[in-house]
Amino acid sequence: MGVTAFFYILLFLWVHDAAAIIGFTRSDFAQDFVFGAGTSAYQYEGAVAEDGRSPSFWDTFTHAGKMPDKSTGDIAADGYHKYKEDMKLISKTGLEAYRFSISWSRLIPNGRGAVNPKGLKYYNNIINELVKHGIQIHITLHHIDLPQILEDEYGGWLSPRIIEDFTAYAGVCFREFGDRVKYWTTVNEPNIGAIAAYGSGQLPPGRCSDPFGITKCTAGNSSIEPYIAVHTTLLAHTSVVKLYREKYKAEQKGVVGINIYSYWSYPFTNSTVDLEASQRSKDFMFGWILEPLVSGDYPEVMKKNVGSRLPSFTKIQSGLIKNSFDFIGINHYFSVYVNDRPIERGARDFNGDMSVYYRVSRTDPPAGQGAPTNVPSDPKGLQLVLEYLKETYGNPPVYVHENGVGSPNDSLNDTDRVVYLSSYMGSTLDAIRNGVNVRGYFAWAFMDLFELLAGYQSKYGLYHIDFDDMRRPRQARLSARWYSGFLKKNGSSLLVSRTHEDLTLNTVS
Ligand code: IFM
Repeated sequence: MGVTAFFYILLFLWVHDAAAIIGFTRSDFAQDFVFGAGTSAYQYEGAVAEDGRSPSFWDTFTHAGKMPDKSTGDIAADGYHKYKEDMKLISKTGLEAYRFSISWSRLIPNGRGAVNPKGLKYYNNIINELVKHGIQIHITLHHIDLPQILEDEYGGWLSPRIIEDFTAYAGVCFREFGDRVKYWTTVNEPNIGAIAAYGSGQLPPGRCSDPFGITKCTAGNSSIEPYIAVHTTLLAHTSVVKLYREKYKAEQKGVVGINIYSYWSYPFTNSTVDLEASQRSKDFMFGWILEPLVSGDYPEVMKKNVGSRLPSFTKIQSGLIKNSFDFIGINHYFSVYVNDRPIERGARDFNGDMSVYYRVSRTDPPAGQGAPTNVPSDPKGLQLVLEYLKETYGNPPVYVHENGVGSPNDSLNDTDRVVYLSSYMGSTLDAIRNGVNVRGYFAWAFMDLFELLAGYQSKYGLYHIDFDDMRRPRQARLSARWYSGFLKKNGSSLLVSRTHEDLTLNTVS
């Protein structure tokens, strides 16, 4: 890397992040803070019809040709067969924690009732490998992975019947794995997930109605179903936390939380209406999930804008949901600008309920009026999200469950990702120094995976996978080597300024 490039990287870090300019090392974070990386079952495992797994709604969605590239997760990263090698790689990389999810339909193919012994063995094997290598285990129970049989039977997350089935499934996981697993997340990204699954139709079960769908949907009601799905999810989450606290916590001593998708919303201008719009967007993004968990009810601004389409909690439900979490996980990738517009029908951003326009940069057109030109990295946005959680929701323990950058670029020399990760880790450190209760940071993703909206066209991995090769070989990217050096050798975050050759000293072969 030339002197000029080095200068620009330093300039970039200086502009974006005060911690990074002086550099930081692993030891600037507390000993019990964990650094890790993650995957999720459908995106990683493949083997969708093997050893008794029944289809999840992802299989139905992808096999109906709903992905833009018509891809499926049939093989994905082949984690079902390569988990042992991968757990070793996690350890060799120096990761301290690994976040993954369980495929409900692999563990309990009928959605309820009998446990599949081969599914049970698979997850026990993974967990045992991680324990052997001293890696802290973080499990998500539902990462967009519902047994199709429950979707067919009662409409999945749209029916309160799921509460009992989800609680029973979680109970099996606690009973079978809870002796070794102490960090449980009930649901991944219920907020954005509900919008994409029931509003725009881009995620399974792919439901939407005109004019809100981005894909073609055969059924759905975009104005109502996202709110029902989140409501049921919150009740199911609460029921699982209650089960854990009453039956397992005393002995297993673990914690249960929920995960939310988060972007930071800047007002587009300093006008009062834009300031209000950016606050409204935060109430819909964070408050939709966190306000019930902290105060027992939805934010007032949601009740006002959504009206009777927003389900309500009974007094008993409200009492149960309040404080039913031990930590909050956030997934964070970028920031947006929002500006106000009057409520109008036909707007695609969240049914018009938030009545805001989104732009990723100041020069982009509003959402729905042309594609954004790029998604600029904004590490400060993560710090602002973390500080907002502290100020607004009583400083709960927080894990940055996902942070990373997707790229169509297959290159092993992913300098951009190193700059991105190090600067976002720096802004996490800044937030901690400002008193935010952050307990861990997970890069997304440990390796290239089947990606939600893009199939195999977008790579997030520290490790590269050649998806044209049936053997799915793993190869360390520069980011894997850099992260490894940062963790194993207490390397500086500024190692990015070194040459590639220097970094190969940390190569994970
Ligand atoms: O790959 C996804 C993950 O499954 C959920 N959060 C966002 C990631 C990147 O799009």
